[in-house]
Amino acid sequence: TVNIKINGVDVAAPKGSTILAAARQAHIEIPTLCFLKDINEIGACRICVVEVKGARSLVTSCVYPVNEGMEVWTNTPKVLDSRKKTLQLILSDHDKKCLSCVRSGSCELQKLCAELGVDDEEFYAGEANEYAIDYSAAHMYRDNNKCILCRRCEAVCSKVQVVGVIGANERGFNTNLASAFDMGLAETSCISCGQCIAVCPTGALSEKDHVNEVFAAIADPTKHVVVQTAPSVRAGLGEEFGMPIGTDTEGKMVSALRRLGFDRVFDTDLAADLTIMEEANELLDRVQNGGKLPLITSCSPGWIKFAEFYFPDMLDNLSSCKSPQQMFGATVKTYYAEKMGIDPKDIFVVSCMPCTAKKFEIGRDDQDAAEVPDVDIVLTVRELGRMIKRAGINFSSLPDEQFDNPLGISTGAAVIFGTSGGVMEAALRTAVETLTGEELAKLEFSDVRGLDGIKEAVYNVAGMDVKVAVTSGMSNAKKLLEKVRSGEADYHFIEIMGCPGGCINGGGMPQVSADTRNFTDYRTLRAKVLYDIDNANVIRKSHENPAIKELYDTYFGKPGSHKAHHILHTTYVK
Ligand code: HC1
Repeated sequence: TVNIKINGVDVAAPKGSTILAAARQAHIEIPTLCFLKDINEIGACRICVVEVKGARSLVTSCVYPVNEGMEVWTNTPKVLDSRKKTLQLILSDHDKKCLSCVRSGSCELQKLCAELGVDDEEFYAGEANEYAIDYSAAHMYRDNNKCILCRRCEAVCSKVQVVGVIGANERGFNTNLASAFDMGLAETSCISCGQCIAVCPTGALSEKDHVNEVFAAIADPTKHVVVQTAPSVRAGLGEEFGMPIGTDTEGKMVSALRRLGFDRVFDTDLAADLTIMEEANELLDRVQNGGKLPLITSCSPGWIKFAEFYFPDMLDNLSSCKSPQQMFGATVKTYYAEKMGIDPKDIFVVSCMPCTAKKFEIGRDDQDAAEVPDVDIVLTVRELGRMIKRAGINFSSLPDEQFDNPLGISTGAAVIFGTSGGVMEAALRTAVETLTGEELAKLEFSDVRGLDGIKEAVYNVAGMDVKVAVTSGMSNAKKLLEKVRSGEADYHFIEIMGCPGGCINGGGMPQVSADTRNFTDYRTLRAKVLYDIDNANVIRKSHENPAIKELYDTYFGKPGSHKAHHILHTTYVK
């Protein structure tokens, strides 16, 4: 360790740590704006400046390492004045329409201005840039009038997702973050993952808001409006209402959706079980009949776009299964429509998703089993939060309610889809029991759990070694796929999710501000919600879901049937 003094207090900090991290250890929070641990450590915004004895000027604590005997002050008038000036300079080229901004209340810039006593936002008023808003993409928009050039979006896009479609254009006062040559985002190879939105401190990046369309559909008496909720939504929605990260809000979420006026409140988890039935069948078929291996999961539309753009030679490895979101919509507009005697054209399916790429996915080709779109509108968890607030529903005090039947019945296997490794574990529970004909003694496949970038395991099933791998986040996926492509690694089955950690860290989840994100393992807290729900569920294997059994008995026949193929499977484009 290294012994230093911060604000006169002795601190023993690990060698190599930054002043920012050491201060945190001494219960002192230094504000930051551009800093994102392991992703964007560039010391650019200068909000985190501190005084260091002997240094000629203020230093940026997020990148400045501690040295033996160092003396640091984090709250002198000089420091506080510098931070305030920095904020006022940012505001001099910022549109400041806080009242109507989507991030009002969760904006990191707004919070800092309040904390640091910015009492005159026009202090440096003068020339300002005016940017056109880029609305070209299906899932999001960029409003550079609110961008503060922190570069977090650029860093996450290029380093974590290895997509690199955002960067700085122009220089000096005209510097702006956008796609190359000012192309609309839709023209680039953006995969719609929304990780840029997740890390944006202000309202510069946001999902396209579809809340009004959903209110209108609910109010339309000719429409039967069905809502489905992805596994991860229940693990994040509470954060929109100030509840601690890691709060299970499944019951309150169902209550809120019912009070919003949806005709049926169903669960995407049912379709996750359905996916397992189809995908496990596809895996066994490929293994037994010499099909293309490894089989790779296809539920994450960000990953699918990544595969189409960057690994087109491996598209035959992808499962042909639609994602659970799409399987759900397709099942509602075929099976459920027939059962209820409703014309599929009069059914409106709304998805609540932790994902922005799902907004893109609903418009893909071959996602219209009943010749109308399988899903009509996707809301992110943030939009759902907004909708509940707008409707005046007091979320925190709601009673817990249950999903409607029959498409609200699901298993523990389904809910863990939302965390990296969950699809693999769910598939193994079903595939192993199908192959061996015996009941598993232990349902947990712990090797594929957790946040490691690449997880591998070999399971001996009915005398055969089944090799699996699980990855999430596109930089990890790229590494893994390059090994598969070169023959360095071989597997039977791979789970890939677009966002690092899986859907619980999706681009449509509540934004976690950097001061929390940098020091809290928020992904594990959210994942625990799903694992706890799985543990508590009496049915934990997809093939034991009674609603799934009924679906196959009365409608699809068996997994992989002609009808199942027509309704539940899809194709990809090179
Ligand atoms: Fe996901 Fe999925 S788990 S992709 O992460 O397979 O979005 O939560 O809904 O479709 O079920 C997302 C989550 C989600 C699908 C399922």
